[in-house]
Amino acid sequence: MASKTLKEYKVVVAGAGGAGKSCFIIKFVTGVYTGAYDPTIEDAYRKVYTVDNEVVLFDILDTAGQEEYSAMREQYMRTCEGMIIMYDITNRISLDLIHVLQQQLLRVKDTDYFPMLIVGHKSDEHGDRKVSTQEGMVIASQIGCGFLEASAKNGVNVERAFFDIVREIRKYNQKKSPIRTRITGEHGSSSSCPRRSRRSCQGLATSRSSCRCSMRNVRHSLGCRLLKRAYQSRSDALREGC
Ligand SMILES: Nc1nc2c(ncn2[C@@H]2O[C@H](COP(=O)(O)OP(=O)(O)OP(=O)(O)O)[C@@H](O)[C@H]2O)c(=O)[nH]1
Ligand SMILES: [Mg+2]
Repeated sequence: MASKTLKEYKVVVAGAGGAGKSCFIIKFVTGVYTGAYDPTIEDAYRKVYTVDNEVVLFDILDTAGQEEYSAMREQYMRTCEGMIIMYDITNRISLDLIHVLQQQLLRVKDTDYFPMLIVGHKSDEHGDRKVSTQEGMVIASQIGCGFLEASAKNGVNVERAFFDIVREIRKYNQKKSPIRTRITGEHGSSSSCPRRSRRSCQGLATSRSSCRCSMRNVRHSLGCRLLKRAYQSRSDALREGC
């Protein structure tokens, strides 16, 4: 039976201009393939869907592939929970942006892993293919994320891509939650990751000056130091230190 809780997932679709991001999102949200090309600056879409028995609200951001809007990337990367990085299988140049986006996302999130999915788009274009499936798979495995080829035109793997990114986000959140539980249990009051929110640190520190939540900052309150020690007990959470 489907859950009644509506969980929101903030998904960004990024990639080279003309890769088909807008057509892909519109196909998912409306079921219609428009085939139109109107370069995007930024558009947002919302859709309720059931993914693995959970009713979820997709909050999808359609981004600009055009270079002149690249300054907007950092802003949307800060808030997203998962990113679909799209390239066009008929255009090798569209591959160039994959690593740029991936590296920038990790930098913005200050982590070495974040939910991502590589999508080789326009898989219907059999005769005009310039990037093999194998090559796309290798790029995704180098990054350490999932990979799909898809087509908004014939609908192949459109739904699956959005489902897969939600599954990745869930996995990522689940990996983080045991740490959160342990820390909350130890200190009693923290309700969220100390790195993500000043709130949790402020709750433990006597003043903002004694607890500045920054990896570069060495001044920590006792509460913060305890939190940091708890984090350090997991090697994969080292970067999450308060
Ligand atoms: N063959 C094929 N063409 C597609 C597909 N999806 C989109 N296109 C074409 O690709 C072109 C660009 O599509 P858009 O969705 O606007 O591309 P975009 O990635 O949003 O581009 P920007 O907004 O500039 O970043 C359009 O001319 C579409 O007709 C697809 O699944 N198959
Ligand atoms: Mg677009």
